Amino acid sequence: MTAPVLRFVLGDHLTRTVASLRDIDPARDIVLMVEVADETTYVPHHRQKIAFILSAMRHFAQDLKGEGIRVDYVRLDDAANTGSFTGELMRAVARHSPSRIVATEPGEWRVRRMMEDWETLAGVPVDIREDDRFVCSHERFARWAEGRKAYRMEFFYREMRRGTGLLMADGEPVGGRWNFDAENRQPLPRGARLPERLRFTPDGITADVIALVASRFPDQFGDLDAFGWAVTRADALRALDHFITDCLAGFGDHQDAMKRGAPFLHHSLLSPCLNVGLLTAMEVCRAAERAYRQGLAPLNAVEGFIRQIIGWREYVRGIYWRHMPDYADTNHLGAGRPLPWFYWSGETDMACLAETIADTRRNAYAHHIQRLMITGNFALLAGIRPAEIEDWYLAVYADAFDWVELPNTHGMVMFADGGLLASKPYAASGAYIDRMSDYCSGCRHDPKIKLGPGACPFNLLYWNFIDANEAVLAANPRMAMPYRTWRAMDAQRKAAIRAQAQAFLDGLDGSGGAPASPVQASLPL
Ligand code: FAD
Ligand code: DLZ
Ligand code: SF4
Repeated sequence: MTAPVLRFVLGDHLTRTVASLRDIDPARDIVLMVEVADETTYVPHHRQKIAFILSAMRHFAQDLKGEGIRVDYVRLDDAANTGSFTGELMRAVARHSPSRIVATEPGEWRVRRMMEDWETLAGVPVDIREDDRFVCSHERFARWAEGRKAYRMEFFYREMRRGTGLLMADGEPVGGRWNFDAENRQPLPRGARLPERLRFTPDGITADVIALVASRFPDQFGDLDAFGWAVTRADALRALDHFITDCLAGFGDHQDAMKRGAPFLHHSLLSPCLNVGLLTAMEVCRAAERAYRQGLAPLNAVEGFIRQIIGWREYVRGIYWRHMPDYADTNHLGAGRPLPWFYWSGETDMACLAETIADTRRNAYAHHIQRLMITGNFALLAGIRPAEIEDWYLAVYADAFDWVELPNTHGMVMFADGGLLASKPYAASGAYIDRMSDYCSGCRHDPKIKLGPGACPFNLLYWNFIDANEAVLAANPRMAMPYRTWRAMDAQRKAAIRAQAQAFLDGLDGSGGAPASPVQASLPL
């Protein structure tokens, strides 16, 4: 009998047409899928994130078996499980004596490094294929990036529009403009009707996985009872259809809005499915484009949505693979404060942060503006050590994989890459949060008070940040306005702002403290 080809499918490769499965011979080959302790613990993942990935993996394996494909599936609680990708691959090599191993490149640098040893350890050829589920190949990104000192998403995005033909007519952008961002920034009007969101009730497989996660990670961050993610291709397509039909039309205007008690608003909630492969970027964008052409959603909504996917999503991935591993080590603003404990406990009297962290714990989800302008903005202004806030984001969201989380946090939020990804830090005071949300009306602080009793901490920290980073940021033309305002302030007021901001920051460290380890970070909440 011919030796099988061993096809190693990782937890984010759950696409039937993924490169490693494309030429599979079901009569000869074996698919290997493994649940391993190392992957469930390299950061203290939200419990819903672990359950989502393991359940999606089990369903995917079941679908492959339904096609008559042989799947060797190792479960987390299998007695002989070595706990690592490499250990499980070597055990499978011993079991099946394959002629070669085929895999798709992983989504994380950490795992890519592991793969480099596999050929030597296994003693058979290992074919690691490019992940062509992305619109922009590594080679294409390199061509675009060549010679540029700093990147700008807008120019990259135009290339992706031209390359895919999405929202293009005769070589020109539909509607005569590339970008409708300025029309995506309205707060939610009082009494606005929000779409009811489709969530999925766990089936038997998901219920088993939830029980496994509950017993293995009893005290870890994250509620399990709110689990509502699609874990099969069929349900992911239902989730896509629901978004296009019920939410897309409202996505454009209120993309940047935030509201108490409304964690999902008009957002698609598709990132977990996209990132593990239950949906592909192009099919999601084509569905949105179809909705526009059929008159079901306005151009600003559809363009805004497509921009997030073929623009931002592809852009951050390109930056990650081109600049790792050095990218993660930069710290342009020299930020060094430990992550406050309230990021895990949610115990803070700042209503915007308490709400965002509570949403995160409940759903393993927060929408982009909560991530960028609430938890992210605070981390930037307070000068949190980049690696600590990065680990937090990598842990707490169901969609978090290093290739997408890291550039968003390190580059977009923390400006730790010195402006490679974004042209200026996304720093904002309480006025922005007050304008874009209803959080402040339920807060003990006041966004209109800039100094003294009741002052919103974001106001104090904003000017403190401007002051503390003057040597690094003042020459940035996009920061000219805040520096003009700061320099025009009288010296006494400046000193008072510095003193009150410092007292606030000292209080943070004293009362909060950072989790010393993932174990401490997973205390019951
Ligand atoms: P929607 O608002 O419906 O947007 C549609 C899709 O566009 C998303 O599903 C996503 O695939 C894509 N998208 C939107 N913005 C971005 C972006 N900035 N970068 C990449 N893709 C984007 N996204 C992740 O998928 N995984 C992460 O680990 C992640 N970490 C983030 C960390 C920080 C600090 C920030 C500011 C953003 C992060 N994002 C991450 C981007 C974005 O917040 C999420 O993609 C989005 O909130 C997912 O929800 P949604 O599917 O409802 O998105
Ligand atoms: C995040 C994650 C978790 C929690 N568990 C597994 C697992 O048991 N098996 C697996 O194949 N992948 C898992 N993943 C995803 C990986 O950590 C990692 O992000 C991807 O393999 C990178 O391609
Ligand atoms: Fe957040 Fe300040 Fe508004 Fe309170 S007043 S919710 S701290 S922005």
